[in-house]
Amino acid sequence: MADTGFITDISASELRTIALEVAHEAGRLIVDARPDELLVATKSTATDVVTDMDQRAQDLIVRSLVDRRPRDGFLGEEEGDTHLGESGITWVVDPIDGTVNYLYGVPAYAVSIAAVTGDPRVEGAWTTVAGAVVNPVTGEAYSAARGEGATREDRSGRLTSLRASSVDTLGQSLVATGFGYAAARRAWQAAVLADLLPDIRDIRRIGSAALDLCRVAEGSVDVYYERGLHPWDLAAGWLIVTEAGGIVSGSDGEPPGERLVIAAGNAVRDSFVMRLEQAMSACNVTSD
Ligand code: LIP
Repeated sequence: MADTGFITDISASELRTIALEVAHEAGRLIVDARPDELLVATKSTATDVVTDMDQRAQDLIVRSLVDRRPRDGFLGEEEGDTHLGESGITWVVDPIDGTVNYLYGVPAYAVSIAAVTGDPRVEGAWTTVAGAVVNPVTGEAYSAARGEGATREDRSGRLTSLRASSVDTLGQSLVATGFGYAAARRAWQAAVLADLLPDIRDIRRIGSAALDLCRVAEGSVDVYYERGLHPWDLAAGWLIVTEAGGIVSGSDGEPPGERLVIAAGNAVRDSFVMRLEQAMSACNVTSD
């Protein structure tokens, strides 16, 4: 039974099963109950959208988790009662990661649910012990439990153990990234990308950090990096990458967080981090 640190009443694999079950439930809701007219509001900027289905999915996830584990804590992207709970486990949830894709009907969005220990509101003060990322359109369900590896289950039930890529040269690396909702941030991210692009194989912009991290874990991209992520964007994907033999970090050895998240296969990680930091220092960070 995998170690969940000081949590005694449940194993990491049982938490993984709960994360998968609840993510599939919410996935069915956002696909099957999607109204013809989505109600859309904005958050940090005019392009940072939230739909009524983001909130409905989070409310369903909270109900399902409280039913199963009433003493656990909760931190979600949308409106909701953030609390740490008494059990030592906190659920970190993004009900629809890739909301813009969901709005446009691009089949690259996911429900991301992670069970963490520590305080997910404080960078560096928490660790994921189990997590699941479900793309309800493709049916792909990625999951991991600490010390138990990472898998992808597809709609036919086929289970694949995940291994991050073994690419060892920057020039051969397929890199995924993302852009924020604020124009100044995007301008800076574009400048960093323009500096990087001549030295990598190519770029992919998928539109969901949770799915980008799962792609690093399965090796369908070699590297992913992004600035501006929240705990709910990365909590589950982080463990799925590390249990697949990849590395997730911030820059300068910091923990992954708002400033930067880098996920990569072991063999190319160091040369990519060095090249990215060169690009970031070449582009005046203060404009971000
Ligand atoms: C999205 C992230 C994506 C990022 C977007 C946005 P959301 O999360 O998954 O990587 O590029 O700007 O933050 O808003 O769809 O939950």
